[in-house]
Amino acid sequence: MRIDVISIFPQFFDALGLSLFGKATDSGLLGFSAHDLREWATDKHRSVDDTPAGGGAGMVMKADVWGKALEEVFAEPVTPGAALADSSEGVSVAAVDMVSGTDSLDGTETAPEAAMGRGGRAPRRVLVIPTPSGETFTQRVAEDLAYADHLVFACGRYEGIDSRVAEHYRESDVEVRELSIGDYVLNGGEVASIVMIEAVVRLIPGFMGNPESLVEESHGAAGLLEYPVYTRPANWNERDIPQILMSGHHANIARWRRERAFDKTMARRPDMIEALNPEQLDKKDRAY
Ligand code: 6GU
Repeated sequence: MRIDVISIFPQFFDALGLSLFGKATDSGLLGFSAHDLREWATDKHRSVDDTPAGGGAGMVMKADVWGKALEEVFAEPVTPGAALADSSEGVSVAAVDMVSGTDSLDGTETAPEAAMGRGGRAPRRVLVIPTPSGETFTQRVAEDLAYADHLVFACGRYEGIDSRVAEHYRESDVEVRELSIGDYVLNGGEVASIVMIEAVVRLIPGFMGNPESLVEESHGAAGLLEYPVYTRPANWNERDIPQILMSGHHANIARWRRERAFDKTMARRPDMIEALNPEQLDKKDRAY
């Protein structure tokens, strides 16, 4: 997978280099670059925004600047299926480049391969526009985006990006997802993009050391919040680790964890219990 972000504050994304990307980029599963939108501004003040048509408060980001930035970034070669661990070939993806505003692809792909790819299919390209007016970003959305070949995050500031940019790309072969990370307002799309990128990258097949933990974790396949966890010492501040976890009886431990996850979910997120499908419901789950 290749991920690009475009922002007037590309330094926000330096944070991703701290832990997340080490593993993904070293293993060749991910290429990442953060670009400064002002690189595509044309006037001497390098302006990226203007007053809203129809009047009103704030500023709107300019379609022409965004159009040029996105055209150039989507033209970057990507390798279809490079994210998939079952790829039959040793596919190389460019090493991470955390330097803002620079391109990191080393051009190992030739143009025809970039157009159709070795997998014989066109790359799946997605434009993500973070906005508080978007659809809610959930674990299901993260799972879907983990199968894209190229994700481009267009981070707006101010009152947002001229709506014609999303309209234009919706009519192209690029998927457009306007996404919100929750019902509150941030000053720009940067922090929301970091949240989404972190959620997506850990789902890239082959990235997680132990894929089983993806089932049991909160919002995983079980549809429940995670059970409580403990580690040594066995007694801390006069509190013991629940005896059953020290018993070595794996079936009883699994049952206990299921009950704790179910009860916790019922107490904190009854909406998630309502949404469980029959395959996720267990005969031994308590009546509710
Ligand atoms: Cl994606 N962007 C902004 N600016 N605010 C948000 C958001 C996104 N999601 C929730 N609040």
